[in-house]
Amino acid sequence: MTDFAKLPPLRRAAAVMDLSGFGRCSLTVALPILSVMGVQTSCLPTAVLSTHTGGFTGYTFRDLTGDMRPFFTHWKKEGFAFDALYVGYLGSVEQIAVVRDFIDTFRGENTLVLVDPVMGDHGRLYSRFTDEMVSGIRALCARADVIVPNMTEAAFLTDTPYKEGKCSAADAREICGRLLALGAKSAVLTGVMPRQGSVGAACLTENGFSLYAPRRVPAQYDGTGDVFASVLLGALMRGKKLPAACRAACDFTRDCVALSTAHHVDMHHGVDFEPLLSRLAKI
Ligand code: PXL
Repeated sequence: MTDFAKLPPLRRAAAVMDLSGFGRCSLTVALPILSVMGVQTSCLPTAVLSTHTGGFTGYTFRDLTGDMRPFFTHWKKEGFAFDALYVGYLGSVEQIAVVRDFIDTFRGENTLVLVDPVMGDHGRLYSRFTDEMVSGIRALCARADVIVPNMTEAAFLTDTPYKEGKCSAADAREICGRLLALGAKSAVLTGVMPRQGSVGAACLTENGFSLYAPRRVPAQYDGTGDVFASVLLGALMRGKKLPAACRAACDFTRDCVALSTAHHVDMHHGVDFEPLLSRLAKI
C-alpha cells in the first residue's frame, strides 16, 4: 500500500476569475486542470455568467465585486494560506483594487503570483473592458511573478499597435522586454506565430528568452488562453522551470484544439480538454 505519509503535502492555489456556466473558460477550466495536476484550488469568483461573453448574446452577468473583499477577509481570519495566487477574468474596474489587496494580503515569501491579464483577443478588447480597466490590469501586472498575455493583451498593456499574423522571435523578445518593464518578474507571451503554420509561446525571465512554437492546428477556440495559463501554473507548481512549463502548456493546448477540430466542436464551446486531462497527471 502507498505510504501516504511520504507523499509531499498538497499544494494550494487560489483562483480569482469568473464562473461561466456554459462555454469552457476560467474556473470551469482552471479547476479540473489544477486538480488533476495535484493542486488544491480555492475559488474567489469575480462574476457568475450564464455563458462567457465571446460569441453569445443575452448572457446573464452577476457582478460579485461586493462579495470579494468579505470573501477573502473571511479566508484570512480562518488562517488559510496559498502557494499560488492565480488571477484571471475580472468583472469590474472596482475589482482591480480588491484583487491588488487580495494579493498583498495573501502573498508570502514563496507565493507564486500569476496574473493572466484577460482583456481581449484578435486585436480587440472583450465587451465590458474599457481603457480604465486596461490601466488597472497593467498595474496589477506589476505585482506578478508571471504574466501570461496573448498578443492582443500585450499590445494593450504596452500601448503599442497590435500586429495580426507573423511575429519573429526578435519581435517577440522585444514585446516580452516591454512587458517586463511593467514590473512583472517574468512574461509569457502566447499566440506567437514565428512562421506560417506554427504557433506557441515566448517567455522572458531574468535567465533569458525562449520561444517554443510547434505546428499550428488551424482553428480558433474560446478559452484556450485559460487552458494554457492553468497548465502553465500547474506545471510551475510541480517544480518545472518556466520554459519547460511553457512547452507543456503549448503542447496540451494544441492537442486540445486538435481533438476539438476532430470532434467538430463549436469554437464558442471551448476545447474538449476532458479526454486529455489524465495526461496532465504525469507532467
Ligand atoms: O477566456 C477568457 C474569458 C473568461 N471569462 C469570460 C469571458 C472570456 C472571454 O471572452 O467572456 C466571462
